Amino acid sequence: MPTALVTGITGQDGSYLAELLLKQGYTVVGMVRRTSTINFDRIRHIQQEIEIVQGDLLDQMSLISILQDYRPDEVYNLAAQSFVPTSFTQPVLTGEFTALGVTRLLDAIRIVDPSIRFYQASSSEMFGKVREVPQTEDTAFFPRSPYGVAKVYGHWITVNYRESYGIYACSGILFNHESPRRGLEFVTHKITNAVAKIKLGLSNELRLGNLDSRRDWGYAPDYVRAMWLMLQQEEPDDFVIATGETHSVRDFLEVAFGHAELDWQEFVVQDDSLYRPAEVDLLVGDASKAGRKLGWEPTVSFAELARLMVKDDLEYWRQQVEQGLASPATL
Ligand code: NDP
Ligand code: GDR
Repeated sequence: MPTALVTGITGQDGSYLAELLLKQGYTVVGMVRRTSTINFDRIRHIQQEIEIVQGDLLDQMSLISILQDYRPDEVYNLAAQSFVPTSFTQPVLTGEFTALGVTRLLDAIRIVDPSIRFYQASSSEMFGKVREVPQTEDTAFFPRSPYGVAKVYGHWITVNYRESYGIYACSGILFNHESPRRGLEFVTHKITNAVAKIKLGLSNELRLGNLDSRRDWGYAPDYVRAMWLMLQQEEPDDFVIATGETHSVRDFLEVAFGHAELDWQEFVVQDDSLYRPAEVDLLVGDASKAGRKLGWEPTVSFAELARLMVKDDLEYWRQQVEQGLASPATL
């Protein structure tokens, strides 16, 4: 049975990818960084089936040791400082994790076993101030945040190690993908969580920044399938993964509040402090290459994505109320 190492296994994508790999019969090794409090909420249900190992993208020796100890066939590098606003306030740290971390891992592979297959979690944020619409694998990059800049570095170092050392290394240029496991600070989950709380009388306001920006939003479990497919081909390559549809934050509000029969305009407050120093206004991807070569297609629509996230948040907050852990009185 093949062995896969997943960095960032405690994150949204890491948890879905681990589930998929277990179903495929892999031995799954998840790399986690040391924390004072354990942060396994997203992987608790599979914790007994995976091996957890401590390591950090900031620490080269930890990466080398993990590869030597577990000898993976595939490495999925999902770990990163992934929140765009934090990249403006912690640009150096973002560069260390999200950019140089990729080199540390690739170099560890080169030293320990260059036959290991490598997936890099690249991002549509690399397109930033977009040079063409829709964006493809050939669209020029123009990142608009320290995060986007770091991801461009990660992308090119992946291509470089493929070309220099013949490593089977792929860069997946994934557009935004969401789920009930999405971090609460990202706009979709921030909205659906607020919808649920407002519906149950636990909140009456949602503060947001720019409502005009447009994103190509898909469903995370579909996107981790594309990661795995990329590492099963004859030749390594780079792929855009997207739905091909773009919607504004305002559209997401409309649909998410609509699912709970609420009017978003009664609750949303625009907050200037949540605007970014530089914004990415419009993203929409063309995933036809992935369709052709990987047989990949998205399965969940925009409206369905919003619906399933609202439903999950309503269930969560209903339980909190039933257990006496939240009440309208705390509003
Ligand atoms: P999350 O923010 O949910 O997860 C990030 C993971 O990285 C967490 O497990 C985190 O660990 C880990 N991590 C952060 N820093 C380090 C470090 N120094 N060493 C080891 N682990 C670290 O991200 P997603 O799951 O949403 O995204 C996965 C990857 O895909 C990221 O690289 C992201 O930038 C990229 N991406 C995501 C897209 C999306 O729409 N979700 C789109 C395109 C790219 P901890 O739990 O300890 O914080
Ligand atoms: P993004 O996702 O920056 O695209 O990066 P996010 O959900 O944070 O923002 C999307 C858009 O919504 C606007 N926005 C707000 N965003 C947040 N987080 N909070 C708000 O209150 C708010 N109000 C408006 C933003 O300005 C932006 O235009 C995500 C991350 O997962 C990256 O790691 C990944 O690489 C990209 O998606 C593809």
